[in-house]
Amino acid sequence: MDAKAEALAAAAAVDEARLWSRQMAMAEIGATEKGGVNRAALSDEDRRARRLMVEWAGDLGFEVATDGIANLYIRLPGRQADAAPVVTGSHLDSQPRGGRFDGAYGVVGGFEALEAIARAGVETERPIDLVAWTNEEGGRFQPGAMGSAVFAGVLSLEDQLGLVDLQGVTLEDALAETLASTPGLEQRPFGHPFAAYVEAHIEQGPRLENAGTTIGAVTGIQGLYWYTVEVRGEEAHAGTTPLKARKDALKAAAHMVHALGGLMADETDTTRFTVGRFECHPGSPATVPSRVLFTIDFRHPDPAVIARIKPNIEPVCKVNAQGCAVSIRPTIDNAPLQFDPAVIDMVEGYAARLGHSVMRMPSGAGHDAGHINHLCPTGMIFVPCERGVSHNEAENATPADLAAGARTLAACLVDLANQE
Ligand code: HGY
Ligand code: MN
Ligand code: MN
Repeated sequence: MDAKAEALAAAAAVDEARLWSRQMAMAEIGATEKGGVNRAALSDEDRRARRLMVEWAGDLGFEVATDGIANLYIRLPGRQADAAPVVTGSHLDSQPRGGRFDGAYGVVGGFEALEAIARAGVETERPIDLVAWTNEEGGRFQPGAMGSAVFAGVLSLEDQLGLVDLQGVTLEDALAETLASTPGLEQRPFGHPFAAYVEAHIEQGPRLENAGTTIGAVTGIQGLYWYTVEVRGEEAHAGTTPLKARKDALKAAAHMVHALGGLMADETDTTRFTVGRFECHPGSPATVPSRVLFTIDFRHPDPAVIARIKPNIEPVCKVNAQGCAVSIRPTIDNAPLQFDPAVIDMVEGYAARLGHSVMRMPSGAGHDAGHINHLCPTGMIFVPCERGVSHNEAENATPADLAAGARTLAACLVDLANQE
């Protein structure tokens, strides 16, 4: 068989029912009453999800490895044992009360691709690795995409260890417990070479469904910026302290958020601006709030717009501080990026050869692929999700679309793993 025929043979071995059944088994871990999942990074549920992957890998005789931030690697060997692998993957952690497919599809669908390649009897030159990146969502420990950022050298592991979740648990402790839950694994260094990386994911928006198209050949990711804003005022008695004598951190923060809304105003509705966390302390009805923490998530595809808005975020907060102290800490600073043209062409080409409708599209959501794009030729495969709903328990996708994505992925992985 030539290389293209091998790629198509591997794709043909993808089993829709097997993929769906594994997807549903994964969705049971942290399942919520409304059909979603709550699987915070480095939680018990995350550990159960990892152990399930390790169990599936063991059933098929695939080697498993990890690294210092508990990224989990599952290997389909190649003829050249020491060659840099072609890698696929995504994340197993979810948003709080998130969906069943965001992240989990890229891991479970990636596993299906590995199994299909093995069952088709296709042996590639390079190994093919599946990776489950740690803490992509950043719902428990900020920032998100942490495992891939540490792998890529964008963040240092040391700087993350002292992070604390809302219950006071440190990342260091949660990470140690997670690493201990899959003992005896080979340890890989951060930044070990990848030959190429392709991540499968649900689209998380409505474009594919609206266009009646099955596969998105993802061209890049819009710019993504996170900040944590801390506003410090002064506790005071709600009944006795005149308004003019107060330093009310909540009122100041509310003014800041309103003013930021003005800064981000956009008639074209391209700018994305979200305040997803807003904490008020001490949180008593009769005490003027002394401390507020809130997050800013700002996204845009155009570097010129980003260059106009970003430098104004801090001044807008400071101007609206109303006598309070304000400090702003950036936690994510990901410029807009383009994926590798050859990988985009390959995704588009195999999707079409496999009989799937396909279109090129950018990603509105952030992904681990964004960090890996700086290390090796990288691309992504999107499949539709119902009504574009994501970061929501109602998130849904069809078995047929998930299988189409896994077929396209299997073909790309084989092709890439046979390249020099
Ligand atoms: O927020 C994001 O874009 C990703 O889904 N974590
Ligand atoms: Mn995701
Ligand atoms: Mn997500």
